[in-house]
Amino acid sequence: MKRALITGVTGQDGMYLSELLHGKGYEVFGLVAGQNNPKAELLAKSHPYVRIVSGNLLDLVSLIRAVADSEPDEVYNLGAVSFVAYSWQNARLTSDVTGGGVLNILEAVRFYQDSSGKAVRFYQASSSEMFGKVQDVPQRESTLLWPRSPYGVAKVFGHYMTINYRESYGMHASSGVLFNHESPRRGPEFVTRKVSQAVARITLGLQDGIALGNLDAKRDWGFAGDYVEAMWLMLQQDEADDYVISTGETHSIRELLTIAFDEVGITDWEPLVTIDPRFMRPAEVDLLIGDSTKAREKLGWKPRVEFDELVRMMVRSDLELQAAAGSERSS
Ligand code: GDR
Repeated sequence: MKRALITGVTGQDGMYLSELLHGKGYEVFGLVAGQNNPKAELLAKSHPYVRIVSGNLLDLVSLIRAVADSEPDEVYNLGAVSFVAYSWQNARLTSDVTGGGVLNILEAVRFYQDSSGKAVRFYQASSSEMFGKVQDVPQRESTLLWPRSPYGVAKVFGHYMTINYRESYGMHASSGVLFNHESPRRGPEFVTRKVSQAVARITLGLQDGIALGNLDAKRDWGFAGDYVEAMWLMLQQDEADDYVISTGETHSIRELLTIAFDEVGITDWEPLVTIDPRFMRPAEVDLLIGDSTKAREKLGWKPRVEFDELVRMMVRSDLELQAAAGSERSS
């Protein structure tokens, strides 16, 4: 039975990846930070097979212990401060966790490999945010990185550190440059879920409208369930490498709104949306569209869920959740 340790296990991707690995017969360990963390309690209920290990990406000693205790064949580093907008207000913390945390977990894995003699395969969750002010359209593995947020800068550090550990120590360390990936489990601070939740609440009469920032930004959005499969595939290759994971399609926030409102029969959504400068970013990433040819050819990976289907799935899920919460409120 293979063993995997996942950091960021309580997040959207951590949950999908746990399910995938559990389905493949892995023993899954999940690193959880903090004392009495409410997310750990929720995970224990929803994913009882995940063995929770205490540790923090900021604390190298805790990581050395977590890796030694879980004796992993594979380590997936998904843990990060992941909300781009938040990273301007918390630039130091973002740099330490999202950037420095990668170095810590790489060191913990290296230490474990050296002391146990067991080879460990490592996955780093890199991000399309690293492309920032894009230097190629579409963006691929060779595209020059030009991050536009403290979050993007921290991810670049983690990305190159992963490559450096591969080249310096021969570690099987791969970096997945994942473009935006969403699902009904997405946190409500991200724009897709913010919209799907608002559309559901507007439909049920619980909210009047939605305040957003830049409606013209374009993203390459895929389904998180498809993307965790690419993570696993990367670690099954003989050679570690870096891969762009994307759909190859780009859509604006306006298109997202059009589909989300269409799902509930609203075609004229403009009166329901206000532009609020609070949601504008000091520097924006205007256009992301990825070229995942390498992953398609070498990993045999391809996305299954289309953008239209993804948005509708999220709206339907939020309608159910909001309706259930409503009946709880009235009973
Ligand atoms: P992103 O995702 O920054 O691309 O990073 P997010 O959904 O936050 O923003 C996407 C785009 O939507 C615009 N936008 C708004 N965004 C938010 N959150 N809220 C708003 O009200 C709003 N209005 C407009 C943004 O300006 C932006 O252009 C995500 C994260 O998951 C990262 O961790 C990950 O690395 C990348 O995707 C790939």
